[in-house]
Amino acid sequence: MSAEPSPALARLQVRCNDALVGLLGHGNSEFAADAGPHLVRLFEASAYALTRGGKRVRPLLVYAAAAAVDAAALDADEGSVSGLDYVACAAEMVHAYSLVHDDLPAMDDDDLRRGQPTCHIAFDEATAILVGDGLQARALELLTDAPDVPAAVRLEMVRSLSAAAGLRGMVGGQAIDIGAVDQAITADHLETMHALKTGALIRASVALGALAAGASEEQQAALDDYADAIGLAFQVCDDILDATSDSETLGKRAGADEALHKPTYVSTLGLDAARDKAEALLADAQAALQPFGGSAALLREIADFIVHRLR
Ligand code: GRG
Repeated sequence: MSAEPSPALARLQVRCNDALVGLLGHGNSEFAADAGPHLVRLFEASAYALTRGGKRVRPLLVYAAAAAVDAAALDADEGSVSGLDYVACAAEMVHAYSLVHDDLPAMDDDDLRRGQPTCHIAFDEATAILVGDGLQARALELLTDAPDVPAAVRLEMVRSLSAAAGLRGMVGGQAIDIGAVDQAITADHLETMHALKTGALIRASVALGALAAGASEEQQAALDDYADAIGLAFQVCDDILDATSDSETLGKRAGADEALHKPTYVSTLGLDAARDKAEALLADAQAALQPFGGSAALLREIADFIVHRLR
């Protein structure tokens, strides 16, 4: 049981962080400089939202799913950015966009994220909206450009990520979430909402890694089962942390769900039953990995980290 990422996961977090800086392109953007201070500021705000803090759970899932399918998938030339890095960064960019928009006054109206002022506080609302829009578009661009990935696989990855992000995925789940404020909600309805809002992108991250590594249909099906279990476990644990931790530890406003009258696993099931549910989902996730043997070690570590993390 681990509250911190293992050394192998920590190395992948660093690898992703390095790739994000390069692939956002803000560091050496002659284009932005030529276009004047407003575009420079938009790049700065995008880098602010993307690179400061965050656990990088979704990119870790991309890397780990690829490694489960192909042991050589994580090999990369020193200092170079691989196709898998492009894919991992695409998943993080969609996630970062969702956080920036979720924090806006029209949504959850939060002023703290990843231990820093939210993007619309550090910059302004219009900039935060544009940052989200730009990150989502850049994510899809990265998938189409991923080096050394066959064109048919890149197309399938674009379909997978855009479906997960869109109306039948994360955005749809967010709409249900907004509508659920102050409403009594059944456990089934809660599960549907989270399967879309949080689960779809987690599931897509696993699928992207598997696709990039050339997974068979059987492998993809087993990885889907794993992703379903950890996606839900992630949300159950997020609800537990929101109810039991403090803002400094979380780097975001603790107790926000209760303050916003949002239904959660803690309010619906109670704290003990929510904890039991997280452990049961962890067991389901580990069971789904059985066909992969030792090659799924990273995926096992991520599942353990998701359920036992402290933030
Ligand atoms: C605005 C289109 C749109 C969607 C927003 C994902 C989402 C939908 C909102 C985020 C709000 C939230 C707190 C959801 C609970 C689960 C979640 C995604 C938590 C944040 O993810 P972490 O813990 O964050 O992976 P870090 O900062 O570590 O990357």
